Amino acid sequence: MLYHLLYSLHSTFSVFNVFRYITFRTIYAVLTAFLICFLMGPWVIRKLSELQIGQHIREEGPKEHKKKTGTPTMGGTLIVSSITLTTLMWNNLTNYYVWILLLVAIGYALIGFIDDYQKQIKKQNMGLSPRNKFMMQLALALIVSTLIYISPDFSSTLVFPFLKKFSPDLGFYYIFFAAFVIVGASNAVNLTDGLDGLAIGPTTIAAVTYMIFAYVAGNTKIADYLQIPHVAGSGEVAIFCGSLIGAGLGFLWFNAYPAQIFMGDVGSLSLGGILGTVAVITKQELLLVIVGGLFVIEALSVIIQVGFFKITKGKRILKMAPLHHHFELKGWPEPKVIVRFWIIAIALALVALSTLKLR
Ligand code: 57M
Repeated sequence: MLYHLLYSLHSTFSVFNVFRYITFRTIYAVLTAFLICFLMGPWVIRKLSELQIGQHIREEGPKEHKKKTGTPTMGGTLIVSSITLTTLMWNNLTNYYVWILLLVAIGYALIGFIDDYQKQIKKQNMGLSPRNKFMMQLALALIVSTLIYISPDFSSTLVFPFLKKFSPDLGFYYIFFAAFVIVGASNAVNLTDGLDGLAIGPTTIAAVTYMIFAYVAGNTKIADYLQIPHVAGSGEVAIFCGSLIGAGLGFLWFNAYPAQIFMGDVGSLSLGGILGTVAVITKQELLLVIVGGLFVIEALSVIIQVGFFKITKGKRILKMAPLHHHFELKGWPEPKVIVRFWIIAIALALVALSTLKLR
């Protein structure tokens, strides 16, 4: 709204010309989203505590987690509200992708909300059944993928990191591929959200990486020069990533060890869904395996552990899955696991950025 209101005045007041620039609006989107989370955080934490929306800690987990009992959860409501408000303020609302991203952010937050609501407010132990949760995630992902697929000029070819000449066209099947990316990312971030700051840190790092890719893809000249697919309108996606970065940093302020708040599924499902969708829109879908490599490793650790557990009827490869619990049980203090996982996420982001030149 701010963009529409103030940019329209640029012919009278030339200073408002600055609203035309993606870079300017991205920087202010980061700051706005950060401030919303930072300023509203204490109030949200107080409200969630008053409503007794406190985390139940499972008995079978690492025993250090017992002290986290009662930590307010569902902080994702703050993250998603901050992203939504900031987007409405700084984005060009005539951009198609902006609305798709809002649909994903709010849609996945709602699925997470239903799950959290059943666990936290109705005090049911399990929340949504895994099957129902998955079906809802899949349905939303298929809608979103179809909306992206039918958008004018959108290409259904696949871009392979490091390979310039190999880009097969998936045609109609692109919809299913994109849905897989979105649902996979949503669940992988959810699985990673098991230590203070462990999900929001790497999510923010991935958002910085995709902000750069979205900016480059949206600029015809730079995209041509770097030989990456040009996606008209993806500059607005860079601004959306800015909102995600700001909200991520603002939430991390309170979620940093020892956490005063957890994001809940309302946050983790939404953040993962957003990352998956940004990857699809910017035509850097496969790159998400590198950018979000930490989430992939965490998800694989669960798949391998559960598979092995079932086949061997009770034997384990890791001390516990997801991987972060394995290191905790090996005796690493929680902050050490978190910071080391962040370091891995930063390194992977750098590898991903190097594909801009290495192809
Ligand atoms: C949710 N959520 C945390 C919080 C957060 C298939 C199976 C491996 C799935 C997996 C699972 O359910 N993962 C997804 C992970 C939970 O956090 C809440 O959930 C939200 C995210 N969805 O926002 O509201 C706990 O995580 C800790 N936490 C923090 N700081 C944070 O900032 O410390 C979260 C955020 C919180 C808190 O302790 O209570 C979770 O772990 O439940 N299941 C598991 O992760 C379980 N693993 C397991 O059972 N592994 C088995 C194999 C054979 C399946 C094994 O390896 O033996 C573990 N989860 C827990 N304890 N809590 C088991 C031990």
